[in-house]
Amino acid sequence: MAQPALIPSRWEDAPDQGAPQAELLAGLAAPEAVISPKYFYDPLGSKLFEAICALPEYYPTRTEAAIHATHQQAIAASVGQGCTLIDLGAGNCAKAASLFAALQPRQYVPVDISADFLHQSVAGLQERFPQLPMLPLAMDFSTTLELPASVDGQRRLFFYPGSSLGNFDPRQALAFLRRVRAALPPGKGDGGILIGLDLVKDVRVLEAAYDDAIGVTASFNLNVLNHVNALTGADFNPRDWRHVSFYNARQQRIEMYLEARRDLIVRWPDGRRTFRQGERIHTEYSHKFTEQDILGLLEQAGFGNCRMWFDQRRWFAVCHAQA
Ligand code: AVJ
Repeated sequence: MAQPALIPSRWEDAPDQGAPQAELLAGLAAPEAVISPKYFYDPLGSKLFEAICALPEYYPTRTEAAIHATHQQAIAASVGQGCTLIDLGAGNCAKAASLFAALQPRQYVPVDISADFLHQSVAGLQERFPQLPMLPLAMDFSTTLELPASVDGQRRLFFYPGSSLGNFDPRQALAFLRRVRAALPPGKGDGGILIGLDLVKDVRVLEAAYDDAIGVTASFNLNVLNHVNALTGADFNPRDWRHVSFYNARQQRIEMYLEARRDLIVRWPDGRRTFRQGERIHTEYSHKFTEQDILGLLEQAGFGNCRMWFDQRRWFAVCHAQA
């Protein structure tokens, strides 16, 4: 039987971030309709993302895991042991957990927008690591990085794996990295940011990863409509929409949309919108990076001492940088 935790995990109060309805409905009413990718992650969406990570076509998760496994000693030497490990978009917490042995964190702070999924993940993890204090935070970290006072302010390591930074456009990505840096204690001590970023590569490899043969990514994309219905009272029928994704080489990003299969009217309390057949709702960008892009971004955000690790095919990069 698992030992009780020395310091039990606590469910911290996240900052009040207001209702998502207003943001969602503004996006749906816009001339080019948009739903932010953060709304993918309802309980089913979080599970579908886990399924994506197991697909043969979706290389990022297993490639990053292999880099972590191969270079964990070098990563730990660069990062330093005993940090407060703040895991942005923790999901099932598997990536961070694979580094616990090497990093020996003093506190684990998984942050995720998907509250129920996060709490289930942490309950299981706390049984496997009863001695490690865990402080799960259910919040939208894209709008604020204000952390409760119980998160240790010294020797923080922000862990931002999976190329989630690629969901932001380049300007937002820079602003986000600056906010991470501002949440780090000044000076070049231990900690900093440990970030995983997907690299530019053959377009066929990229496009297969976001349009897999058995339709899991299509389901993940379409499920956002179920979540939007639950959050806003809209009456989207996922059957009326199709998954569209492609690589935009000029912008260095995968673009994902939902496309109306026929002329439609979508209604919600106090509003409605017509969509013409073929009209699209933008749901996600997934930017891809070169080594130079990564170094430039981190430097512009004020980070220094960047170290990078790659897989043999150079499909993915793991980077540590200090404040
Ligand atoms: C979790 C944002 C990194 O962009 O690759 C996977 C999400 N979208 N398949 C990505 C995603 C479609 C993923 N991130």
